[in-house]
Amino acid sequence: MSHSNLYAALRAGFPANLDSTAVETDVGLHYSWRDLERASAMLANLLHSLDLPPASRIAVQVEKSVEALMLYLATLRTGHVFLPLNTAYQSAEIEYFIGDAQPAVVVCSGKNFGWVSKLAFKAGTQNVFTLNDDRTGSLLERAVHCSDQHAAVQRGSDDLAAILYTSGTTGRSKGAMLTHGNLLSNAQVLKDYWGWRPQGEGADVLIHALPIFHVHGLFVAIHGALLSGSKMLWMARFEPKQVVAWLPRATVFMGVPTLYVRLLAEPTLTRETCRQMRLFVAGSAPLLLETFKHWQERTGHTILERYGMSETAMLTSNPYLAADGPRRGGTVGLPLPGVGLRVQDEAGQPLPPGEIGGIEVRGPNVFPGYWRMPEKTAQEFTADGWFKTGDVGKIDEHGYVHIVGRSKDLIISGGYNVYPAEIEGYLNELPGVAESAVVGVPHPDFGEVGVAVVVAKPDAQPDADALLASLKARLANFKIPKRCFVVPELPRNTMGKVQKNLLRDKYAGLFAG
Ligand code: MLC
Ligand code: AMP
Repeated sequence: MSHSNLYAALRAGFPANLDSTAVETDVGLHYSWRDLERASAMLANLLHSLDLPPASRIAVQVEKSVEALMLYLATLRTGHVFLPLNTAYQSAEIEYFIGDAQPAVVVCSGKNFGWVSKLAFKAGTQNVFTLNDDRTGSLLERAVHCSDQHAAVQRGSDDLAAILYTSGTTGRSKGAMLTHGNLLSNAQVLKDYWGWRPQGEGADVLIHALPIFHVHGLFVAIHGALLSGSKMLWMARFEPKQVVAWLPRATVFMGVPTLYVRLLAEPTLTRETCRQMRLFVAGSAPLLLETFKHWQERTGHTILERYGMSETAMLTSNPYLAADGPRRGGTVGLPLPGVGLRVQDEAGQPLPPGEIGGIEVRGPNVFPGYWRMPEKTAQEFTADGWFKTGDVGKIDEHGYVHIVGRSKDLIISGGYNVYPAEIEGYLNELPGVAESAVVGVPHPDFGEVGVAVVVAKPDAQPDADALLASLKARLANFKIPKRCFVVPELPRNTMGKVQKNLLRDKYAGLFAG
């Protein structure tokens, strides 16, 4: 049966025994498949009772919880559009997202209700609910009175399911619009390609350790488990000891490279703890070859690295089956079935294998565009309809894709994207700052972190730590550069452009080892 509403498709993957456990949490709660079905129906009925216009945005900034997952499912069921927001975002960031997306509903943590509701009401949002990670809050209080039966609203595959905001190299953050068709096609491809084991005896068990406001934790992990009727072992925050304790009961784990680095620091991670495991997936940032090899030595398992983006969900994957080829460390594998991937030069001409250029993609997983930014969308697609990823790479003689850099000025820190332009914009506004440059340098835990280099105004003597403290009051914590240097001038080329490569080289060893 084909389902255009993503929820209906996921629901079709639930096991026949709805009373079996779907989610077990790190605080010992058990949720059955029936609980997911009924509670998301109640939340869907609550949304329905609000009489919202079709395709309303439901903006959600809450701590990770199974109830937050239910709210996601409820949003899909009603045909509204899920808009998850990183819990680290502060008021200026949230104000922008709410102003831009104009959500009909905002759901936030009780502790943030004061400031979030103020921003939401100012932007014209009429419904603000709270949802806490201990199953309290006005959202659940209201939903408890709603029916637990709900038929998923019909949706076409081109209808919007979610908007994920990604910062921009210049100016405003962009909301990547993802459709039911984008997400479902990608979930189905990954279900087959990674050999998710269907419900019942021998079914997969996924350790879910990632946040649920990004592609990796929300779509790749959750869709995979739901579509195959697999149980999830669910942790609110990544905790390496808890992961190792769960490994003997699990078969699948997904993480950004930082999670693997931190797990390797646990002496209790051994071949024995991983004996049941069938698949370790890494992505969202480059996995160092050193981590890949170290993992192989310690656990006997070869990490499968894959590559994706908010705008496209998953694009490439190292092979799951040995028959399809080896998993090659330092590469992101082969384009997934149905995904077109090419490497072009700056003039838009295709490059032969081995040559480095811009990575462009197309396929049913590629988003239709950025929310209310038709011009930006047009710029990011080629005339013949391929999406320009902003990643720079090559395809080797075996057909494997290598990412060697980025044409977008972007730092990926612990799997979170940080755009230097945004940080520089804030720094340049601070008293005593004439100009600034933020660059990414290697870091043993986060892979890469930001370093700020600041030039003072004449006669001013800004204090580096005080500058960072000022940023901290305004921006999500993971965006704050880990170090700041006040220097007499920034290196520039003859065109006057700041030579960030020289700064990167200069500070490359700052966190070595
Ligand atoms: C936390 N900190 C970070 C950071 N995370 N600094 C830089 N980069 C990060 N990613 C800092 C905080 O600012 C804080 O500093 C200190 O570390 C402790 O904060 P914390 O919240 O307690 O950190 P922790 O729980 O240890 O978080 C680390 C982490 C987390 C690795 C578990 O960052 C994480 O869950 N990352 C995963 C991100 C993710 O899911 N990405 C997928 C994107 S999807 P201070 O100074 O304030 O104390 C995508 C597409 C695709 O990219 O292909 O998948
Ligand atoms: P986001 O916009 O948060 O979805 O981040 C997407 C970006 O993460 C991509 O454009 C890549 O630059 C990067 N990325 C994702 N997976 C990988 C990977 N396996 N290796 C290197 N970079 C990756």
